[in-house]
Amino acid sequence: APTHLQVIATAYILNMSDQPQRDVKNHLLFEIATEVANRVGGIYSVIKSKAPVTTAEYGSRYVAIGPLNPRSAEVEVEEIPVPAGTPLETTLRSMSERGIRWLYGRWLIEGAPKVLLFDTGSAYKWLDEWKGDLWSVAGIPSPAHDSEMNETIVFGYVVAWFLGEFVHHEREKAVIAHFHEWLAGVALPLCRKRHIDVTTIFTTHATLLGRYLCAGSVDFYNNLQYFDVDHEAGKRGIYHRYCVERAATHSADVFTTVSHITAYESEHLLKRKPDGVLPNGLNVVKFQAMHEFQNLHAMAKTKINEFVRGHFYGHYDFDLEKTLYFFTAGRYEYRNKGVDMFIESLARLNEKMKEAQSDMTIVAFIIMPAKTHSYTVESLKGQAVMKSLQDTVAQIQASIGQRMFEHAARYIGVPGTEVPDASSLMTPQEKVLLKRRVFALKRTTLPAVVTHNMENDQDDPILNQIRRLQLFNDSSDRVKIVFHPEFLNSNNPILPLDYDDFVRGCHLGVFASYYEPWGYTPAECTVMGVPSITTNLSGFGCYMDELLERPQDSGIYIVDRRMKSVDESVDQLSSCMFDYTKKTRRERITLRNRTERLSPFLDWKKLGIEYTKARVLSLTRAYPHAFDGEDGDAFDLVHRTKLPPPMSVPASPRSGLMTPGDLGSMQETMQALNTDDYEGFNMPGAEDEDDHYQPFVL
Ligand code: G6P
Ligand code: 1S3
Repeated sequence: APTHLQVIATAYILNMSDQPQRDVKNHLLFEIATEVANRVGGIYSVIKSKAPVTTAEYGSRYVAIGPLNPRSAEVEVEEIPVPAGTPLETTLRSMSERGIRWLYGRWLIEGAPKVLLFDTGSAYKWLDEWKGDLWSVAGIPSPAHDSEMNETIVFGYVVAWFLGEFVHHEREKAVIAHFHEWLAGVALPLCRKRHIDVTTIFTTHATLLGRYLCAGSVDFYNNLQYFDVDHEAGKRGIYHRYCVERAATHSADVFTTVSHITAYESEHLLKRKPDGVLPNGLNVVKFQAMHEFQNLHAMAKTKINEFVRGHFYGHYDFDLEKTLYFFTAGRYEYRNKGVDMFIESLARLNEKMKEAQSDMTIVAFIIMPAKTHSYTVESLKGQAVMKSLQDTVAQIQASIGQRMFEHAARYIGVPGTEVPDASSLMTPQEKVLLKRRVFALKRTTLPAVVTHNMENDQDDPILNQIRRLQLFNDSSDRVKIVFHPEFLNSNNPILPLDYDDFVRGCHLGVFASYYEPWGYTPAECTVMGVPSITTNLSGFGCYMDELLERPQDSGIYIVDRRMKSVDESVDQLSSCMFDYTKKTRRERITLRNRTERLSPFLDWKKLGIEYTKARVLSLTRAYPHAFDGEDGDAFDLVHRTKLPPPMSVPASPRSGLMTPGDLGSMQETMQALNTDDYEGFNMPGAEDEDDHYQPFVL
């Protein structure tokens, strides 16, 4: 019997001359990622938040493709019938006949894009055959026990199978396949080897080696151009994964990353200069009036106040009117996400505030999921004792009100009896009850720095650093720490807030990242009008620095982690936080307004155009003849997408209507297809280096 690959080969690997002339203007778009309708990390946020602008541009010509995760698809996707008599139906029917299971549906998010989710489990029977093929066509090895690699291979082969068969049935329209991250990348070399008549884009949101090297203790940015990439990947046991990433990078018609800093990194670690940069946007929801988001801040802060009263019970000796909430959040990558620098800076901030005899208090939250058993008894008890105190006070308050009312109602004209005697308002029983509640607040221990029982308390890097710096929430400490090792949601028993509401209630987000290709967390703060601190090693920080003359005036503080020593960066961060503690409420309100005014710069309505440019570039590379002549202006495709303008007047940008993709010169690339230039980053030593990498040749 023929193998699966032989079947595919005879039926669908087309002879180049057999390929039809395709309509590029009404092209179809498939976007392929493992996080389609499946939340894991940042790529989910990219595809989900971009969906409204993509569906506005493409309508039913857009389908997002991912692996099927039944648990998340169950809640995120509504199954719908595949449109009858279409190439999609023919393709999927044929795949079903050979045992591939899939789910076609509507992703229940804004924009309601169509999704096609393949059940990779139905294709594992071909895993060994595909592993052998991957080795022979692309030289990519695949060790036996890497289940993530196996999943990547199966998903990649199923997607390549789908695309090959689809363009065999769809003979009219051009097809763009846009892949995100190496986990979706195996199909890229396959598309190229099999001459599948699609044009491809590969966007990497980080590099494997970058992430691994930064998490260790190397001086990453100063040595980028010197790493022996194969050796480094081998040393870390990720050579096979690195091969997939590199093959995807080099097989795509257009290669992009999410920021210039990652473009620079990719050039060195993946050995291809990106064609452009596609910065991540957000689906910005604007309020009619400024005060609305300020009110939301006040409401969310009230909820955080409630948590703080409970958590610090028995030691609640600070004034909430003079308390500021700082936070950091994200996946638990201790060094890459800059938690190490944040905690170190908090210790210095504590000292600075003590020395200055500041009357302010900082509660610094660290929201990062780690392995835990449960909430600690103490953190649950804190909320419980505060709740029963509140209930008792409410009960006594109601009785006092009733007694006061009765007293006043019975007034019969005797002078001096108009108002009751204040000392008799509470009954002896009520006084006893209140005392009992107040005594319940006594405790001998300090408020814990962590809300959960950690699985690995002794080795946890965050806890160990807090211990080393002795940030133990003592009364004398002006900086208190709350490490919540779990993401937030509104059903949380101690801090019942969704993440967005929590962010709104805080005063300052601190993201001192060392490795951060983009960084959604500070961007999310910005659109919610919450000032944030980021670094010049994060894509977002660099974007804002390029865009704004004085980012700090708009609540975007950028710590220098590139040119300064670690000690200097820590100092800069702690000084920045210290300056913030000195602001008056009025200054904080004004700053929030300014921060919120930056949101149009982060809106997909503006940034989505960079995706459009990348797609045009891929079409011009795959179908250059379609752009010949007067009607064939590539920009026509860009201009046809009439996206609504940003809804509010932005703060003064550095360069007018510039978008970051312009910096990334996607337009230049289109105008002069033979240039491989993008505006690189001036990293240390970059200017001296030989530009010895070959540009990608069409
Ligand atoms: C918002 C509210 C104000 C409130 C203020 C508190 O602006 O609209 O009513 O006073 O927040 O600001 P703060 O920075 O002290 O939390
Ligand atoms: C990556 O996720 P991460 O947190 O591992 O992709 C995100 C989306 O592009 C990006 O914001 C982030 O910086 C990257 O690191």
